[in-house]
Parts: sequence; C-alpha cells; structure tokens
Amino acid sequence: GFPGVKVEVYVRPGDARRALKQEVLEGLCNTPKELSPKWLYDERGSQLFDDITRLPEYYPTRREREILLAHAGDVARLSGATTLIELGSGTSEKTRLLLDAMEEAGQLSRFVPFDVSESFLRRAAGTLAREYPGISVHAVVGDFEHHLNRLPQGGRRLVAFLGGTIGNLKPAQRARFLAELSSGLRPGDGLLLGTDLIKDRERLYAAYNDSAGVTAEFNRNVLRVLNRELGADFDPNGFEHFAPFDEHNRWVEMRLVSRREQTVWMQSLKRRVDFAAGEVLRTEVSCKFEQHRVEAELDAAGLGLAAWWTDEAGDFALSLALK
Ligand code: AVJ
Repeated sequence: GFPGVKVEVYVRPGDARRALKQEVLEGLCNTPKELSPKWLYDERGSQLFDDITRLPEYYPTRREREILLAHAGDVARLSGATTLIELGSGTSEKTRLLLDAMEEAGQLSRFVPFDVSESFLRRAAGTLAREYPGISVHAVVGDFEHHLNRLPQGGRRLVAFLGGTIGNLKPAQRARFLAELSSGLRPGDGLLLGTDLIKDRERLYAAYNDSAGVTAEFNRNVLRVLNRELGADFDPNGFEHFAPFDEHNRWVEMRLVSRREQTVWMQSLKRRVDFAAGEVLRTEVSCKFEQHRVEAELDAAGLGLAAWWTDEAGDFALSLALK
C-alpha cells in the first residue's frame, strides 16, 4: 500500500485463466480460428509492444504524443475535467502530459488508472501518487469490456482511451463499449479517444510487418502464453506472422499462419487442435478510421464531438467528445 492510493479490484488473477480457457475452447477449436488480442500482453508481450512503439515503421505512438504535446492544454480547458480516468495504462508519458495540463489549469483533483493487471496497476498508481502529491489516486483493476460500470463517480470526469486500442474492438463490440461507457457518464463528462487513421497501404503494412521482426515476435508470443497457461505444446516457429490490411473491414489483421500441417495438445483442456498447412489463426484486428466514422460512432453512443485533432501528417487522431 501507498498513502493516498486506493485500489479497487474487480478482476482476480484466476479470472484471466478461466476466461482464456473459455475463449480457447470457442476460438481455437473451431474454424476460422481466432483469439482476442488481450492474451498478447503478458510480461514479455508488454515488453515487446513497448519495443514496437519505438520501431521506425510504427508511427501511432509518436503521432499521438505529438498531438498531446500540442493540445493537452486544450483538452484540459475544453473538458474542464477534475478527474482523469485512463483506460488501460497509467505510467506513460502521455498520462503525464494530460495530468500536467490539468494541474496547470488548476483543476486536477483525482487520477483513476484502470487496467486489467493488478501488479502493473499498483506500481503505476504508487508512482503517480508520488509524482502528484496533491491529488488522490484511485486505481481500478478491471476489464474495459465488463467493468466500465464501476468507474468512480464524482467531479467532472474525463475518460482517456489512448493509443488506438479501441481499434482492437470490432464494430459491434465497439458500439457496445461506447454505449456502456457513455451510459455511465454524466452531462459534461468527456471521452478523449485515440484512433489510427486510414492511410497509404504500404505504410499501414510496414507498421504491422516491421523489418526487424519485432511484431512477428509479439504475435508469436501468444503461443508461449498458451503453452504456459494451458500446458499446450505449440511450436512458435511453426507459425508465420502476417498482418495484411483488410480493405473491406478497414482493419489490419494480425495472423499466425501454420507453416505445415500440425497438431497441438492442450493439457489443461485435454484437447487437441489441428492446423492445416497455411491455416490462419487471427490474433488481433486493428481498425483504421476516418473522421466521419468516429464522429458517427460517438454520436450513436450519445457523445458529441467537441474537438478533433490530428498530427501534422494526418496519420492519427485524438477526439474529445462530451456527454
Ligand atoms: C496497442 C492495440 C494500439 O493495434 O496498433 C501493435 C497493438 N499490434 N502492433 C495496434 C499492435 C501490432 C496496437 N494497439
């Protein structure tokens, strides 16, 4: 514990393994095979994603930082928020840019980091509480697909969902997510949303198929997660990374492609999974947007677009929407 930090827990360590087992039964034992991207982020996966953010080809993190550097003050002023709620993070430089702008505007009273990993969140909350001694830090351990209704009340709240992570949700999940989030907000509360934008196909491709192979390692790491958590015997080298842009769905799709016909045994599930040569396991979608679509989706959830900012190159956008 750390003075000034309160932690509320809605997800316990065992919950994750139960959810993984359930999802593997539904998503891996059928065709087409699919897993949700949340399983990519164990300790090693989070480190690999961090490495991805520094790759020359992977522009979103740098572009979003550029936008926040230019507009954090506008976000503070236009939102008038006293509480910053951050979904799925809590230690990044971007968090500090927002907290600093709110503090400078003299309106910061509380920070609520919301993340699925309790250990990560406790560390983040402690660090931020030390750096911002004047505010209360109220951490929530939850899954943003299930526990949005547990966001703490009080004050004027700004929910930040950055990085383009909303792109991991398919349209129907996204509509549900936005509606659920919006239903918990009061008039005047806001959402700061990061979305990656549709652009030149070569650049999209390069961002998810980098030449150093870091994204490939990140993708294959999910097989190590399954080996560890489910006693499976995947050979990570038996699968090839491939992340094409799907023009119809307007998303980049991360795939693991089986290099040969192979069978995998999952001890904890007492199940085998068969892969044909060339068979695809989808591990993530990353949707790419245009302004009118973001605006329409926010609107459908009862959130009005108050500001739209992009970086100089027009690669990435930050939206501020108010309930
Ligand atoms: C963390 C979901 C925003 O979709 O760009 C990076 C994850 N996947 N490279 C993204 C990711 C492959 C990233 N998000």
